[in-house]
Amino acid sequence: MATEATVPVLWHLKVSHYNEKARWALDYKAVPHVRRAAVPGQHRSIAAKLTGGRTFPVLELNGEVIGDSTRIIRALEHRYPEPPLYPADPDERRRALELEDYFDEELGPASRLLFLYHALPDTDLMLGAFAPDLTGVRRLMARVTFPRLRPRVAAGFGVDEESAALAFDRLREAGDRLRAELQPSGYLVGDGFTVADLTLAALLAPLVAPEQFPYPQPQRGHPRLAPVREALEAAGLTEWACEMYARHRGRSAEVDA
Ligand SMILES: N[C@@H](CCC(=O)N[C@@H](CS)C(=O)NCC(=O)O)C(=O)O
Repeated sequence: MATEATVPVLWHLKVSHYNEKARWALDYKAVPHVRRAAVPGQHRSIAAKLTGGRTFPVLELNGEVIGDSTRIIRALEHRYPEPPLYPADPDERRRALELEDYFDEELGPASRLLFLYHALPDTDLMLGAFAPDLTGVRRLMARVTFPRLRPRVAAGFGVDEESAALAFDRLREAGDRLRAELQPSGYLVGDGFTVADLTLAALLAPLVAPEQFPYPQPQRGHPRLAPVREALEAAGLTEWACEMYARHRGRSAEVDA
């Protein structure tokens, strides 16, 4: 188990799949760490103060402040090499990193868009997924105000029928890529679980909603997501992603602040 003079701090969004990449890497490597969750939207100003950027996750590690899930995993791999997420073989390592980049760029935005396209019309589904800690009066207030926020979220993420159709295409392509790259081992690169598998499974998590995802996913089995579940099945992604979660999304290494 890793030990650390200063406990790493992960600034994250519970709902988010890029944030899930960083959480999964920390948990996989059993790195004790503190998590600080923000409400989506409010996280941008925190990110700006921490990194000058606008996105979460952000990891504070040994006095360094790292924004971007890919850079976070790279830093963790360097600081906590065991168990590895990067293959030892240089060619395999290059392929794993290429796949991480491909899924980050092509699938990540598409799966977020598909989630929003289907969930946005349902206030309770949106609040349950994006603000799971909101209860009582604050939750009631959010239910009242969310309908006014809805068009701004849709516009901000470019959610419409055309973008949803393109995102379905990206999902199919991710399935094609999985089939093309899948090794006899059942993993994307070489004989074992790597950053490529972690990335694809984490970026599918908002749509697949695997049991082991560490936070509430009210979309699991929700009728509004039925078209997405059909597309995932048709693309051959559901079973593989659930298998990666079942095998490798183990115990949380989060510690109290
Ligand atoms: N490439 C970044 C993407 C992170 C990302 O897009 N995070 C979203 C949450 S899922 C975010 O913070 N978005 C805020 C914004 O774009 O303003 C990574 O891998 O960390």
